Amino acid sequence: LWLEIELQKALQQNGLEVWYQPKVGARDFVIDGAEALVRWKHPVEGYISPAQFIPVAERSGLIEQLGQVVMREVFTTVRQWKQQGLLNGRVAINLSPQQFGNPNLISFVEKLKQATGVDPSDITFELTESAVMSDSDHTIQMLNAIKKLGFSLSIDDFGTGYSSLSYLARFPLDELKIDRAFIKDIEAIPKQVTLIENIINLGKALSMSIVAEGVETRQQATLLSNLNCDSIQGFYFYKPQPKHELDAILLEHS
Ligand code: G
Ligand code: G
Ligand code: MN
Ligand code: NA
Repeated sequence: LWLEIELQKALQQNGLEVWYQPKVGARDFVIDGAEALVRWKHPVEGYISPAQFIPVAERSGLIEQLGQVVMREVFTTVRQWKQQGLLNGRVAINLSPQQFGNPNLISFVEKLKQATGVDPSDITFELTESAVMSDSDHTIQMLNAIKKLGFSLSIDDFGTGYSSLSYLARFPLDELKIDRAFIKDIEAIPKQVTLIENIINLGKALSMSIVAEGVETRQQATLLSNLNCDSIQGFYFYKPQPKHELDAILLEHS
């Protein structure tokens, strides 16, 4: 409850930050987009991990407000980077199942798109398997509505959630992010390479772009490049960092 009350305060006092983790093309290792990740610096405790406060936000309903803060910040930043000619690729925003489950999301995003003037083709929404798992009319309607507005859709943490793959064929997904659990043991477990290779082929057969997450070594990056993965994200290339750091990185690489 302490965390919930503090998070509520942080939301009222503009205490949340949005950081960005660039990803790179798997062939040339050149930046081809970024993922937006919320950060909370508590005045006394310092940075508190999203792994800790996102579940609290989800349970308490604060995720709604948190999500709106993040989307407003990202849309504004993306518009700015685009105007400055700094952005190559898309910026991804994580959506919790609770956010995705609320039909108001569509009108919020549409209004924000108009207010900020962002080009929706510069934004991807990342959903987890648990958000799209319920293969319901609601899911398909929400996904189609987001696509109709011009945004892209990505399936995050792929392979860790539910065993059903049927949604991959039915839903209009543009990108598949291989969970970092698969990447971690890539060198130690030979069968892991076979698994990743086939996930990549599956995604590509369904016209999805493939991102590998959690890449921490050059060996992993090279292997994924050889497996024809499209993009690579991970600490080996970039850590999540504040917007002003990204401004500098993008400027340096433009
Ligand atoms: O930033 P970090 O890698 O510690 O993120 C931990 C978890 O928090 C990840 O599962 C990530 O998807 C989630 N997360 C980070 N930022 C956001 C956000 O803005 N909204 C939502 N819903 N989840 C986020
Ligand atoms: O669930 P999601 O994929 O949105 O979570 C993103 C989280 O992964 C962020 O908290 C980010 O800090 C973390 N992350 C990004 N790259 C790496 C990496 O190379 N290794 C590890 N261990 N975590 C990473
Ligand atoms: Mn993500
Ligand atoms: Na992920």
